[in-house]
Amino acid sequence: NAQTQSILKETADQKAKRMEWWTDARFGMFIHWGLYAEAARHEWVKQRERMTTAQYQKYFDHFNPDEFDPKKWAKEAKAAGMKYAVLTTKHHEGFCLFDSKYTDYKATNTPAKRDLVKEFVEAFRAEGIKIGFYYSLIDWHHPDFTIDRVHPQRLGENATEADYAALNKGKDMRRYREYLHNQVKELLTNYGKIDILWLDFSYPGKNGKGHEDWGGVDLLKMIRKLQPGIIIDNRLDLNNYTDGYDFETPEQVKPSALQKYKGKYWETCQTFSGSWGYYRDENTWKTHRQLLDLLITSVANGGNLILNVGPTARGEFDYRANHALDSLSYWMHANNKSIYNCTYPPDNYKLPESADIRQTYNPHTKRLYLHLFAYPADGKLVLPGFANKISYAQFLNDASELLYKTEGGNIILQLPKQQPPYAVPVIELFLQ
Ligand code: FHN
Repeated sequence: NAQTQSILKETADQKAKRMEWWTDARFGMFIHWGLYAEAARHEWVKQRERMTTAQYQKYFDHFNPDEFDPKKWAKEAKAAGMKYAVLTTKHHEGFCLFDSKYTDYKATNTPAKRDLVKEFVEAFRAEGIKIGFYYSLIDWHHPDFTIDRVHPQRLGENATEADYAALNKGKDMRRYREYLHNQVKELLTNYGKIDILWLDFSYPGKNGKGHEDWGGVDLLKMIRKLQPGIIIDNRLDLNNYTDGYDFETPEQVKPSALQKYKGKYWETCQTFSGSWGYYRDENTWKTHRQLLDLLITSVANGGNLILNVGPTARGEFDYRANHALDSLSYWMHANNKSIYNCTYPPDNYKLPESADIRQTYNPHTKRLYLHLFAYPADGKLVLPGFANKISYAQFLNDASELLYKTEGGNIILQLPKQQPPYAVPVIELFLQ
């Protein structure tokens, strides 16, 4: 899997420059929206419940998002401090939110009667938010897309090779490949500058699909040509190209699993409640603190967080998503300087590993940020080995001074008894 070939022929510095806005941004919004919002029980509902395309048709017929107003979405994303947004232009179900020439299975033919992607692009761009398109490589609607054994939900655990052969009879992946290329071309041609392409996903190997099924090399060449500045995720299965992808995508992992990505370009994608599409009855919503942990720990390991919202079938963020976003806005308004343009600190400013503090660092301003996941009861915070390393200390949220003294090689910060009104307060240290 040695990376031997390249399309852009760029140096590491040139790549860093192309990626700069994205690494500085650190925080984005994922939006999973499609017909599955109506079922409101997971975006994989068609597979999970083994629905036929005919059975799934009711969602197409009833798709009528009367409250769809992407300007509202964009305002919420912006308020929460998200700098880019990635929308599912087509998810695995195959339904297109955009007006594609190559299918009838699209929003313009439903009661919605609109190109929802176009409106999304215009609204988010108007708020200064960078635009990303998610496009599913998998397609459970296209008549030529063969169904694989690795998704056993489709036919059940006990299905035989013969059952799959019967199901896939007459399908021709070459025609699907052409469709896929045509649609990616439409998306990268008809909507102006697109900043991110999020292709999802490959499952190479026996009974799976990989870059050969997608025509990955030609697809990549076309993408790079149509949108030379674009940033692409790593799910096209093109590992032998240096620019076969731009960033890694650890999905739904715990904050503690992020450390191993340090030094790479990466973005963890995470849901609020477990599923990506709107799931009415899901009761596993992450707390505000867990969301902050994901955001801060991502930056503390040099990566991005893209947090997903699954709008309802009426086209709105539901109340739990709104609540979570509001809490993030509140925190970000006061503390975003420890997120944007930040990364992990140089080794000589690293505190001993602790569950209570997460550090980020802005290499441009040379400021160090301590995120307090536990607040010291006596107000004393010891920074071992920090003598002569700092020149000033304050809370980030209100720029109120924090007094400190030097003892031995250590700095001892004196914090007020009362914790600032943030789930995770941040200390800003000016380095000498
Ligand atoms: O199967 C999908 C899933 O529905 C969702 O879109 C996530 C987002 O990263 N990706 C897939 C699984 O990797």
